[in-house]
Amino acid sequence: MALQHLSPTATPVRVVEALKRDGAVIVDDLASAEVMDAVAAELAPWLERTPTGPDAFSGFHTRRTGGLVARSPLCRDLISHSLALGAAGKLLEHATSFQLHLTQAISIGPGEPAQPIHRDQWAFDFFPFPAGYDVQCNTIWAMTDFTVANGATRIVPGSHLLADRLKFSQADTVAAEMAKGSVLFYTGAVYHGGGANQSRAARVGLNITYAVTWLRQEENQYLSVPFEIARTLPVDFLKLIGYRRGAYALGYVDDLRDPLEVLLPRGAQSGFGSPDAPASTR
Ligand SMILES: O=C(O)CCC(=O)C(=O)O
Ligand SMILES: [Fe+2]
Repeated sequence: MALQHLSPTATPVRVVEALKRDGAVIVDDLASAEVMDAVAAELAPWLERTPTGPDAFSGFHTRRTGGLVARSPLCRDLISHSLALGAAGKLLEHATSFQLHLTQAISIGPGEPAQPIHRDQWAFDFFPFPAGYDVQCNTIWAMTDFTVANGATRIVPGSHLLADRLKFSQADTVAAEMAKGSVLFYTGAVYHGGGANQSRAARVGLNITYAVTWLRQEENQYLSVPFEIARTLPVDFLKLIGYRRGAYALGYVDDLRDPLEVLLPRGAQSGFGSPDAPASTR
């Protein structure tokens, strides 16, 4: 079974329909090749100095470069893309709000074998979330073309509704082949993994993921984004990266202060009586 492809004009509702059915879907050409090249140029100095992974899961020939909110202003536009936020908000609508979970440019180098097939939500200490109860909505933006040969992400379609801790082989998967600028959307529950890179060039994808605000973020945004940079970002974006309370009280500061009030002392609201979820992150 191949993955469904949607056009760049697809609505969040269409994306989420496909996610609920298959666990993954590709939106073709959501960004132009020129935009992806500009992002690549911004990230190049950071990718160059990133070491390859320490184990088979991270990949001995794979570089994972994070901290993209701070390092790449262009990545902020992708992180807050309306289709990504719309789809995450819809998929996770049973929660009070969602937030950015991690940002990672994944450069799979030539010779890298396939990554073990896994669920991203295993990051939550393997908690067995009920089938159909989504806590995570993920994207991988193709910064190069994704092909079978260069390690396109491998997906087990429909596996988001199966039992936990299953083992799959490559034969159970299909390749998320897509052109540069296209985006793979997938849930935290779908079984998948990076593909083997048998080509001569790196396969680069931008993994930007979102999760409900009552779970701990995989990438610590408070320490990844220096305060001097955080203070220059729009309030809605700050809420998206975690400067807000999750649900009613999670993450408050000292006397019930909102995290935003601490970061931006003037003008922010305080107290538990001020529900603050902006439409864009609900
Ligand atoms: O790079 C990819 O295609 C997928 C990587 C992945 O699934 C992961 O690191 O969790
Ligand atoms: Fe993964």
